[in-house]
Amino acid sequence: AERAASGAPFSLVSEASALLSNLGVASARYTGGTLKARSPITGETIATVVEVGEAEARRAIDEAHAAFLKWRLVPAPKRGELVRLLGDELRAHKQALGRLVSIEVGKSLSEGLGEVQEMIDICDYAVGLSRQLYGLTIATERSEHRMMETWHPLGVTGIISAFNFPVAVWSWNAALALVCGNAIVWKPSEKTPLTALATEALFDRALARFKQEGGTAPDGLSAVLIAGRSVGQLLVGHPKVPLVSATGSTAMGRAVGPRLAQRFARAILELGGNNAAIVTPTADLELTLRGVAFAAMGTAGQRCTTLRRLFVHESVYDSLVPRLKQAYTSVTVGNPLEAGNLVGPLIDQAAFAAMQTALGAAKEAGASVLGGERIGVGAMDEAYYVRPALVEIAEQAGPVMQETFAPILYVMRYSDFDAVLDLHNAVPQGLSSSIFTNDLREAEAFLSARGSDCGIANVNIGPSGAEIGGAFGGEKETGGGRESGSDAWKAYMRRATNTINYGRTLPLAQGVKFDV
Ligand code: UN1
Repeated sequence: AERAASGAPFSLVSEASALLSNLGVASARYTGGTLKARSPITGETIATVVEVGEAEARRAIDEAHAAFLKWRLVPAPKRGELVRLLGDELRAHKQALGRLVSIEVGKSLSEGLGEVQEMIDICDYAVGLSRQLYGLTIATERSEHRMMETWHPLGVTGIISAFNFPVAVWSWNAALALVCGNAIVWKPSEKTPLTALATEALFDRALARFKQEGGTAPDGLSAVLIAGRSVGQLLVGHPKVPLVSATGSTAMGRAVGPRLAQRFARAILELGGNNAAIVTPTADLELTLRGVAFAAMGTAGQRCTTLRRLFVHESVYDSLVPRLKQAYTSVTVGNPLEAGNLVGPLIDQAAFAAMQTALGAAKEAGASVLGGERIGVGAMDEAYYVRPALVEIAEQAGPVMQETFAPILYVMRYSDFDAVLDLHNAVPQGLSSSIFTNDLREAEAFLSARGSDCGIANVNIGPSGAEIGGAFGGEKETGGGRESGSDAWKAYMRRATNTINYGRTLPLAQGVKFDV
């Protein structure tokens, strides 16, 4: 299991720079800069990235606004063509970008490639959408009148993304914003500047091909701001940015949300999750075991949608939980670039410390903890590999109420279905949720108004790994925003209601008379 532990120290510095150059990033962007790019796989610094200052950021936002004024006039299906070409670039460079995601975030190669696939999928989706973006025609009370709604481009869309899906989250926002006629300004996580630079380079290639084909695209349509928090704040406060889509912690959302509200800008907030699954007496335990294992341990517990709370009915507890413990003991933890390893490292030391704090609090509350210890990998002192932790705990309290961005699964026993629904919803977060059952009544109750209060509710599937076709996001402290599929595009446009009089008289609504 601890295969990586036996490996000799290795370095990813030269591979990272080879991938970056393969992806078209100029080396001047990632050498000699002030921001250290790290790989959690080895813990080493793999590049030093050049950051932008506030003046440059302001200039980029002004340019994006000027670009928006032109881009909004390009017919939407033509805007879609640019996104189609971006999807082409992503297909052609899926291996290189997926590997760079793995190197920079530490997720398994299969998940790194999956992240790029998610980008390709949203591009395809957005291309189709570019021939839709439809409004309604609505019955009017006046004769010889027509009422309709029209969706127009909104303006510069600010994107703030987190380390764990460093490029897919950009693409959900960018692909929709671009077909909707908006310009985009992206502030990626400071922990993942390299994948941001690579994505920017692929976008630039798509843009160059778009122009070669005769497409018109204004300068400054897309900007990437590699910078610290102050530039993020600048984006959030800028009057020329009518929409900011921000992914990250609830604490970040609490800072960003009110500032946007104050200037009446729109927010799409995708914040913390504390996702649960309920395993009922009729559950298919084989399927449940696999569903829980991926959702709780995959990506080393560092997805917003990671399974963090598991409620198991007392009648199946002793059949499921020992097998789950077996999976926790045997899951392969190590270098995520090696195909056999399912769980890679935590992003950094702070994530490890937060995990240990949560486990300490759980132990203090009388929980029994399996796993959670650090695993050495080669001679890499700065890499934080841990065995995922399964925590059997009696009560949903203390650390169970919080999102700890690490692989900790709190397992609790239940006996009454209605009571477990209440417990399920008793946390402050509301992103994703699951029930494992073959009982139609339980499944439907879970999806009903008295069931899960989350933005995503699944049956016989874990809470993570959503497809792009559905709206993605959640309620309560998760922030309420929706990204990706369904009608999420409407948040990136402004709606105008139009009433047209094609007659020769002027009847007023509500029968009002005003004859001058
Ligand atoms: C996130 O963790 O921020 O549903 C996004 C999933 C992925 C996206 C997760 N499609 O797990």
